Amino acid sequence: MTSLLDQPARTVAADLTLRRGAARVLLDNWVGTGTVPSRTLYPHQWSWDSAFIAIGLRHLSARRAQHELESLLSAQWADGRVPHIVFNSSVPNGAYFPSPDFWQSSTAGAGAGAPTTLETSGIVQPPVHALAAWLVHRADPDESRRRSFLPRLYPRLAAWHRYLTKRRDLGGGGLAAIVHPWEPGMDNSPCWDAPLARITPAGPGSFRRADLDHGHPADRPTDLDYGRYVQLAVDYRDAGYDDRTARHPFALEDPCVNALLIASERALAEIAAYVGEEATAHEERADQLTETLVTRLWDDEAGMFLARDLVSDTLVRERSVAGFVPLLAPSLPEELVERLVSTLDGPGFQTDSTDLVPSYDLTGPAFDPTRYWRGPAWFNTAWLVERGLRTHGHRARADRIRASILKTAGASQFAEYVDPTSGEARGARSFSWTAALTLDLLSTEATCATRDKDPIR
Ligand code: 9WN
Repeated sequence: MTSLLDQPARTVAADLTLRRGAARVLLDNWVGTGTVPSRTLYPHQWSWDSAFIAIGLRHLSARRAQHELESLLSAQWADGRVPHIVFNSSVPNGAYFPSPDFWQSSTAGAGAGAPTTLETSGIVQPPVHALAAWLVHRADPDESRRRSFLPRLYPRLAAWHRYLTKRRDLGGGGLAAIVHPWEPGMDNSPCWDAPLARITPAGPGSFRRADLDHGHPADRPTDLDYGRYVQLAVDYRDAGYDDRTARHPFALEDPCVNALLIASERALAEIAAYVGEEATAHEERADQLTETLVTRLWDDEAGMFLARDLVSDTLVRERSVAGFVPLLAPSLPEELVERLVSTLDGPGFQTDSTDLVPSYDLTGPAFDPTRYWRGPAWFNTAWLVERGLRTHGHRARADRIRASILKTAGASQFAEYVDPTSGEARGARSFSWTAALTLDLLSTEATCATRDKDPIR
């Protein structure tokens, strides 16, 4: 079988073709106010997708990138949460499950401040938005100033972070918790297996999956997973999506979510200073979150960060790509940075087929090369690890990931993910964040060397 790594070396002409291909995907997936992750599998607007998409779109049109974030944030709830899906009312209910009639946000979420004029899900995704907003602003500061982009976004982004740091500090230890496997964006990661096993699944006849109309069953979560996802969401909905009163039988602190919160708090400090608001509190929060992340989620034996299960108050002993994302924290102790790099270069995360990072430990008991977040390598997490490595001056290591992203993206038709053992494309094609982040790497070559110690440049 031919691996994607067997493609010819990059040339200026190849880069141009890649850039055009990536731009084409983003143009095709734009629906007027925002971008769908995939025309087939995901026909609405997703939260962390939109942030990654805006980071790429800024190189095509800063205004469109601003619209991407603005439309997402216009669906923010009064309690500060940014919903993980904003539904497009012109898409039929059966096109995606769970659909608006399942979440019932405008009615069930009324007490938590859900919008009344549009429908959303009731859960959240990782906070990449302030980072994206700052990068979008920097791409065209004049256009940003003309449209008062940051003054309009700052209060929303600040409220979003307050929701995560206050309402979602379920463990009381100072980190944001996730309450559903869809929230970290790594839905069926083996990290959730043990905590999820406690949840009684909804009956198979009580819902109909739409993902299998487009995705291969071997690439997707199982029916049993879906039964549990549904039950957790139904219980949260029936509690009015109110974190103060909802019982959260699934609650974890995830290293990727919290690392993105750190990077975004740092971006928020820049945004605050730009709009004339107090910036120090954001900087201090970023440093405090970094210290807490180390105290609560670092595991010496694993050589990386792990998720903490708040129900049992123990670390989940499964190693996933989420554990490398804290490289984005500039004040991470040097010794931990070196440990993370050596774990990344170890047998758990190194393959001959690709330098994209497998989503789960290749030597772990649950490793599956094709099933979604149980092994396949994803482009967004590779982009995050690339940025994290560069933050700490590991340029050569970052360059390898970067080259692999560029080589694989076009050859895979901008796939959703790849099998890390063969480099073969899996999941949806023409996937928006794959195209967007490819475009970003192609466009920021010149500034790569200057990003050291600063993930938000
Ligand atoms: C559920 C849209 C989203 C991504 C997630 C990815 C997948 C949804 C699904 O697609 O999740 O939110 O239906 O499987 O896991 O990271 O944001 O691209």
